[in-house]
Amino acid sequence: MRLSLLVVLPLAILPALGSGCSKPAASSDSEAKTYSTKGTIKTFGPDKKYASIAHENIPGYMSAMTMSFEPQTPSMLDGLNAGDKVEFTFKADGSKHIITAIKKAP
Ligand SMILES: [Cu+2]
Repeated sequence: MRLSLLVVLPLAILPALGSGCSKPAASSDSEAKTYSTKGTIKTFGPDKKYASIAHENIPGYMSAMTMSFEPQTPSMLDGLNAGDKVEFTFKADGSKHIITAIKKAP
């Protein structure tokens, strides 16, 4: 009994030691890229926390699609309605897309 415990214990400790690797640092704002594009507002999230916008092809980033964008400040979406055509600039930071400027397209 005593002997088997001595054998098992070191094996149980080894995996714990291996998990001590450090996490990569969180991505900083300097890595965020900014793009400008046009699109059509499809829907808004609750309290206009985000807007679902069908955007045009964005050269070097992504092809045309409908996706969610978060306004940098909620009031940026005031006066905009579903169906509006818009021109906007957004910051792509990892999986987040933050609208930094938006206006109705002429
Ligand atoms: Cu997209």
